[in-house]
Amino acid sequence: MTSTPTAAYQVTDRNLALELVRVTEAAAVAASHWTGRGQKNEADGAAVEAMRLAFDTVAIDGTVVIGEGEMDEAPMLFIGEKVGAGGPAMDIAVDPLEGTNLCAKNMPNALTVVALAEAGNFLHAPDVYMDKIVVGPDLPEGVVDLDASIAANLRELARAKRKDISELTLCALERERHEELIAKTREAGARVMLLSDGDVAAAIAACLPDGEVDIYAGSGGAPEGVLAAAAVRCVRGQMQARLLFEDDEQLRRAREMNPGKDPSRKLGLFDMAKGDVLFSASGVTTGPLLRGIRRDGRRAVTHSIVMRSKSGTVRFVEAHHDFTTKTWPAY
Ligand code: VTB
Repeated sequence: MTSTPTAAYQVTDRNLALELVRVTEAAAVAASHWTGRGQKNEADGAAVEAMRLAFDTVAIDGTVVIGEGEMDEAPMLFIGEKVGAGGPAMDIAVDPLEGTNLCAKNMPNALTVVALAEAGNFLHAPDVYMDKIVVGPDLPEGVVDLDASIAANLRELARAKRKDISELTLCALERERHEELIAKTREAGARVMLLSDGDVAAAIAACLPDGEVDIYAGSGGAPEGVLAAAAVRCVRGQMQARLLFEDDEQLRRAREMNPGKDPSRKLGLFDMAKGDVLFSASGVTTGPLLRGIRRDGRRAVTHSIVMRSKSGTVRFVEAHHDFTTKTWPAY
């Protein structure tokens, strides 16, 4: 008996993690050209194009399952698009610029985000809202529940963390639809941290040791939910979610994408991202998770987080890029 095949497999895996970070770095540098310029579509377009090109060098046979939209509405990185230079069949989830407004307004926490899993392992989520709840690692399984009241969830979380409810912080997007969630959280005695955008970063923040956020809750994009699930798997947090439908067409699309499944079922972490997943995000603007891009005419410095669920390794990668020797088309 030899152990050679296992060794070969691990080498391939490691290379993919590093290849993936190059994809989010390229998108972040491209988007950063538009930081603070008030043009979110241009910023998003630059990130999409750079990310799409960067995928050409990644040794996978990739299919976009979470992307920029349906084939007829997105020119690149649309759902079903094939990307990669050839290799193992992988599912790809992307948000080339998570927080286009944050980038356009030069506000904290704009990120470029990619997750990768073996084919068939990501939920095929249509672009609808998703109700989400996230807490960090080292807590009893099921300590919070999407279907429980927020008061009950905060009570259980406080007990598990050996804290008083007044010491807990719940993070949510600042939206009218969250008025009740916010009011009930404050009524229960906890603090609320409100975000204008960017709930992938918020979900990760809820999982960071000694972070300012104890729980992320509320509804945001379903595609962002799948990306968050990939990240939460890597950092050993807990997450539950449910797709929310505004009309029959959204429901029909969700059924078509996931035949035989109840589209309104409560989703656990493994319903959204199962198997061995890789996650990479690079900062465009500085936030609690990552520093944003620093650049001048010749150079850019990127900060990224790259994680893998199988090993639980979390890497923070600082990279110094020299534009004069890069093959990137545009920065
Ligand atoms: C959500 C959230 C994202 O945009 O999709 C939000 O998941 C849009 O929500 O992280 P609204 O329709 O309520 O504005 C982000 O905040 C950024 O893309």
